[in-house]
Amino acid sequence: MLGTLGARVIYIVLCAAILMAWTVVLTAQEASAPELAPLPEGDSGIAAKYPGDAGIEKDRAVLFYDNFEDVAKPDELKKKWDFAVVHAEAMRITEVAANVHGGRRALEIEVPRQKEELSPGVGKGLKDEQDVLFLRYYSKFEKGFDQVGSSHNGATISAHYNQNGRATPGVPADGKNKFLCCFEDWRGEAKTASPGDLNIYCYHPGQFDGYGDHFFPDGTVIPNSYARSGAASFGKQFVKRPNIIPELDRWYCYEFMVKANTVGKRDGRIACWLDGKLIADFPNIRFRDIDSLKIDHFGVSLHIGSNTIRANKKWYDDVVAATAYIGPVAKDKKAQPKTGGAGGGGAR
Ligand SMILES: [Ca+2]
Repeated sequence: MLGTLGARVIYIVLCAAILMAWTVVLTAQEASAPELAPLPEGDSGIAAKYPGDAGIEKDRAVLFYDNFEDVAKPDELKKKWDFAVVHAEAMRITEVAANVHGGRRALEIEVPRQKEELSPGVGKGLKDEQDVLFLRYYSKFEKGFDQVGSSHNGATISAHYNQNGRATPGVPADGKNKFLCCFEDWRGEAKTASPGDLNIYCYHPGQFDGYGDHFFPDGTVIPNSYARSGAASFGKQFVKRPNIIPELDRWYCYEFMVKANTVGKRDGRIACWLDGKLIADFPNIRFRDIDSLKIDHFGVSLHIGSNTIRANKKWYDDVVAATAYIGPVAKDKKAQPKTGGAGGGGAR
């Protein structure tokens, strides 16, 4: 009897010891998970120091600035957008006040009603390649904008995605060749309100197939959502946020950050802001396995795979690229603001 009881006591003590050891191991793992650095929001960025963006291009962290005030026609865009001005015939420099965010001019892109794919846009090459880039721009979709399916209708930050002057769609990222992030809207079905849900289209070594993944603020990853959404792709620290469809015929301040990972670590990160409000944060990303793969390009565009419903327009203004958070244009006390600005509306 005593022998059996003794064995049982030893067994219980052993189980408790194993449980305690596991608790210690798990706690140590929790403790070793790196804290996510907090992200700035609102008017705490570079733009706050330069009301109306006046002089922002002189800031040490600013790599590029274009308010489209010193161009009269699309050919002249090449002065600043030195990588490429693609399909200039689909672009205009507009002076229609409602379609200009700041100053007197803005970039207008129009894809005609047509079945064939069209990719008008402007691109800037970075000779001084970067590990982290913030890109802020104002943009507005035309009232009635109506398009379903393949489209890249926002902005792009990429590393060696363009090779020998050409984009490389359909070639997967492998950690050494390239990565790409586009901040855009996805409307896969006509029943989704136009222009569709904001998301990041991404080429990275963990992508599911030959084309990029879509990352949505609520953690949904397309394709193969069931196995890849939320923590499965973005780790335990991922914070789910509501998906957002922006309103048509309304200017918004868009900004996104792409931070390449340290080689050997999953500390790459993408963050998105709308009118200065953080709306998406995708940590735990592996973009590269070699240090030399760095950001060398950014741009804005309106690519549509097949635009059969109607001609569709979009406008861009007040573009800034920098190595730190930029934020919305700060109020210039001398000028009247043209839009409601902050507020981050359009959430659903
Ligand atoms: Ca302007």
